[in-house]
Amino acid sequence: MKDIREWDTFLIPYEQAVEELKVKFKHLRRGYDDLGEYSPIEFVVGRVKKVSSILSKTRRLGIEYEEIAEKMEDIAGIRIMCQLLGDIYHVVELLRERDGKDFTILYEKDYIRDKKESGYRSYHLVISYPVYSAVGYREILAEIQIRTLAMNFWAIIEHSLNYKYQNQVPLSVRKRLQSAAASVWALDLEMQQLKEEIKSAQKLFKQNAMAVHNINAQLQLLSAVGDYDLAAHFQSRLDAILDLSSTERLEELYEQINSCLSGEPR
Ligand code: 0O2
Ligand code: 0O2
Repeated sequence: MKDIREWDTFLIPYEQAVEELKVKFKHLRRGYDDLGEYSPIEFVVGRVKKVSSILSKTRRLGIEYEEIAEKMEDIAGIRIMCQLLGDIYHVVELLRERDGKDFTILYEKDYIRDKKESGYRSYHLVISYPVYSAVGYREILAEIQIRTLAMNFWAIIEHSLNYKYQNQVPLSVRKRLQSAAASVWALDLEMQQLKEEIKSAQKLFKQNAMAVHNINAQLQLLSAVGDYDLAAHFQSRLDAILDLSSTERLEELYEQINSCLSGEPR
């Protein structure tokens, strides 16, 4: 049996892979934010499976210790949450673009179209990921799960009930979970219908936030060059526009401050 130090060493590349993959997907999201665009990724979490869970899975699946790295696919696990159903397939496309460059996709399981008997829905990809860590070069297996916020809510609750009942969930509870899963699915379909409304509302919010950020930078510049009265004047105009959240008026104000900063007549 591996002792705890052997486990620590064994898990080093997995820990590193989870951190690297989280950074990559979080930055993808940040890129959409920076462009003021709707992001198909809402948030990303990741974990390395606990040694106790690895051991119970080896017993359940009859995996020998020396086969763990080769056969256990979810020691490194990444979960990507999306707002809308369609975003899941967009993220899958983004991952496929990286296939053969950043990592190799070994297989995909679409539990969105083919839900599990429990009611579980998510899109899974198992990848082989190259890691250069303190223990040298390894190609490790990692599982990426992609799901909506609603599917995540259901899966977390269902998982904790399985834990409580030690995977022997009573039939009546299982039935209620299946019915809750059907409601989650109906919600996801309904939200997908509202896709354009949701996307344009969020895009407007991001654009306005960016415009306010740019105007604040200009006001700081005016104060820095000693034009305090002008800065105060534009600040009060900004406060008035903020109540209206009007993109056009924010852009107009930005242009006016720009003219002042570049010394053009107002
Ligand atoms: P931001 O700016 O909030 O998006 P870390 O290594 O610290 O970056 P870690 O340890 O994996 O990340 O943290 P955790 O607790 O697993 O959560 C990871 C990220 O998911 C955090 O964002 C949380 O804010 C975000 N998160 C968790 N649950 C939800 C949720 O229900 N909704 C939303 N929108 N986000 C959630 P960061 O990394 O702090 O960055
Ligand atoms: P964790 O860390 O507790 O999430 P197996 O791994 O043998 O159970 P298989 O076919 O190898 O099954 O893998 P599968 O079913 O494609 O994916 C396994 C992972 O998907 C699980 O990991 C869960 O995270 C998630 N999952 C699959 N089915 C369900 C389900 O009915 N309910 C919930 N809540 N999650 C599910 P683990 O092993 O449970 O690890």
